[in-house]
Amino acid sequence: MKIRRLTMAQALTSFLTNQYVERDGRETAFFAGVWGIFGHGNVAGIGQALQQDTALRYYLARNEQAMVHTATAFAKMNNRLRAFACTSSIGPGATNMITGAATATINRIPVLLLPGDIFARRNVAPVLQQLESEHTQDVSVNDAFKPVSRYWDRINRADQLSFSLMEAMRVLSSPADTGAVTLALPQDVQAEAWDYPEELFEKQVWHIARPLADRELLRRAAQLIRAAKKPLIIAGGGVIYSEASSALARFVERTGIPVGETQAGKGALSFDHPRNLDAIGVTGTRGANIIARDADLVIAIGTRLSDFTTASKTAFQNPDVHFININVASIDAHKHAALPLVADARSTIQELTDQLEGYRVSEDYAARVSGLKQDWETEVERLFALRHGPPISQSEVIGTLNAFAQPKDVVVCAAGSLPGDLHKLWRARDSKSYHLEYGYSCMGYEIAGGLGVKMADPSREVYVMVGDGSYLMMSSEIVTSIQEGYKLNIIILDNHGFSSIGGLSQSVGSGGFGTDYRFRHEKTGHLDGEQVRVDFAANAESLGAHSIRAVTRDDLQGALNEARGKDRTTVIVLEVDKEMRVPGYDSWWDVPVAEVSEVDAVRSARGEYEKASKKERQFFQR
Ligand SMILES: Cc1ncc(C[n+]2csc(CCOP(=O)(O)OP(=O)(O)O)c2C)c(N)n1
Ligand SMILES: [Mg+2]
Repeated sequence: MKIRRLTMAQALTSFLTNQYVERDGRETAFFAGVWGIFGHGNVAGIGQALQQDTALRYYLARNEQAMVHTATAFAKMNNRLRAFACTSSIGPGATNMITGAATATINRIPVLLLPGDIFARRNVAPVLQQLESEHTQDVSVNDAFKPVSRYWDRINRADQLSFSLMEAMRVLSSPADTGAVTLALPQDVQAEAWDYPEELFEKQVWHIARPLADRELLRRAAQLIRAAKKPLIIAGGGVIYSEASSALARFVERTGIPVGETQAGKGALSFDHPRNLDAIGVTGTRGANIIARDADLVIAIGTRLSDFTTASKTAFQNPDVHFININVASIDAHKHAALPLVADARSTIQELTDQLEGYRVSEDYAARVSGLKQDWETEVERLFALRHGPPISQSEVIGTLNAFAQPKDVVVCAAGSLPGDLHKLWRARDSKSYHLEYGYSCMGYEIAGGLGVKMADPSREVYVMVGDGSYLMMSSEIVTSIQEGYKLNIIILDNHGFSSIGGLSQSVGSGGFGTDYRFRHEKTGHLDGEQVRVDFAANAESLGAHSIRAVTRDDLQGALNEARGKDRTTVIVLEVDKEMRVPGYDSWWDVPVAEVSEVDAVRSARGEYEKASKKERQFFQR
C-alpha cells in the first residue's frame, strides 16, 4: 500500500480538496474552501496545513458564528451541492460556532465544522480555555456541539482521521441526513504525523441519489389524490434543493392543485403562477390559509411542517383531512400521520404526474383558488402603496425594493418582523431569489448569510434586509465582504427596537415591555426614557461600506439606483414606523399567555389564547 506521511491537519485539508459530489450526471467539487479564525488551538495545525496546501482557499472571517452562517448560506444557495469547512481555535472560538451549527442543522444544510480541542495527551492540562471536570478528562466545550450536529467525532489519534472523514462525507452529502458535521480536533493531534494511505487523497465522487417512493405507497397516494375534492400542495425547501420547480409547475398545471409555499419553499413557483397561492401558515396569505383550512388532502413536499407552516397545528380543520408527505427524510415524511413517500421530491412529483393522467380538480375549486389569488394581489398592492409617514411603512420598503430588483436578484433575511412581511409580500420570480433563514430565525444571519449567497452566485445582486436589532447583533462581516470584494446591498430598517417581539408582547397583553431601545428613565427606573439612537450609516461607513441615508420612498428609490452603480458593499439606512405592521391573515401561532396575572390585558389575552388553542389537532394513522 502506498502511503503519504502527513500531519493529521495536512491529511484533512488534502482530503477535502478531493471530494466531489455528483447528481444527475453533474459533478462539482464539494468544498469551496475553508473559513477560519486562528488561535492557539488551530494556528499550528490546520493553519499550517492551509498555508501549505493552496488548493483549498482560506477565508478569514470576523466572527466564528458569522462564518458558519456564511458557509450555510453558500450551501443553501448551491442547493446543498457545495459547502465550506470552518476552522476555529479551542474554547470561545469553538463555542461561537454552536449557534451556527444549530442554524445549519435545523435548516438541513451541510457545513463541516472543525473546532480545535484540548490536548489528547492530557499532560499539560488544563490548557488555556479548557473546561475542566472533576469526574472525567474526556469532556470539553466541544461536546456541546453534539445535539446540534448530524455527525460528531473527536479525532484523538491521527490514524482515526480517515474513518471519521468518510462518515463526515456520508452525512454531508446525504439530502436526508445533512446538517452540521463536527470533527473536534485536539490541538496536539492536528500537528502529529501519520502514514496515511495514498488512496485517501485521491478523487472521490459522492453520488447524490434521487430515491424513489415505495411502489405500493405511491399507488395509494395517487388513489388518494384522485379521490380528493379540495387538495392542496405545501411546497417546502426540499422542492428547491431537489431542483423540482419545473416538475412541480407541470404537476399543478396538469392537475390544477393549488400550492402554498413555506419560507424555505418560497419561489418554488413564480409568484404569478396561476396555481400559486404563495405564502402559507402564520405568515401566509389569506388564500393559502383558507384553502388549507378546508383541504381534504394536503400534499406536503420537502417541508418540516414547522409550527409556522401548520399554524401550530390549527391550519387544517377539515375533519377528514389526509396528508401525503414527500420527503427524503423519514422523520418529515411521517409527520401528521401522513402517507409517507420517503423519496426525492422531483422524481416523486414526476411519477405522480404520470399516475394521475386525466385527473383534474373541479372547475369550482379552480375558480375559488383564482379568486383568492386575485384578492391577494389587490391586498399586496394596497400594502405597497400605503404612502405612510415618514417614517414610512415596512411594506412600502419591501414593495419599492421588489419593484426595483431584477428577477434573479436575491433578497436575504432571517429574523424580526421582516421575514413575515417578506413571506407575505415579496414577489419571487426565481427559485433562488428568496433566501430566508427561518428554521432557526437567527438574528445575525442576515449580513453573514448575504455574503455566502453572493459567493455562491456573484452574477446576482444580493439585497440583505436587516432590522436594527439584528444589525447590532452582527454586522462584522461587512468588513469581510469588502476584504473579499463581494458586494452586498444592505438595507437597514431602523425602528429603534423590536417591532416583531414588541407586537407579540402587545398581543399577549404585555404592551411591548422591554422591546424598545430606550434609555433607563430616572423616575420610573424602567427602559422607557428617550430613544437610544444609533448612527447606522456612520457605523457601516466606518467598516468600509458606502452608506446612504434615506427618509422617503423617493430617497429609497434613489439610494437603490446609487447602490446599483457601486462595486463595493453599500448600506442604505432607513427609518420605518415600528407600529405600522402588516397584519396576519386567517392564521394563528401558539405563544402561551400567562395563566394568572394582575394585568387585565394579560387576562383577556389568556382567554383568547385558550379559545384559539382548542383548534390544535393531532393526527393519527387511519
Ligand atoms: C439570536 C437571536 N436572539 C433573539 C431572537 C428573538 N427575536 C426574534 S425577532 C427579535 C427582534 C429583532 O429586532 P430587529 O432586527 O430590529 O427587527 P424588528 O423586529 O424590529 O423588525 C428578537 C429579539 C432571535 N430570533 N435570535
Ligand atoms: Mg427593529
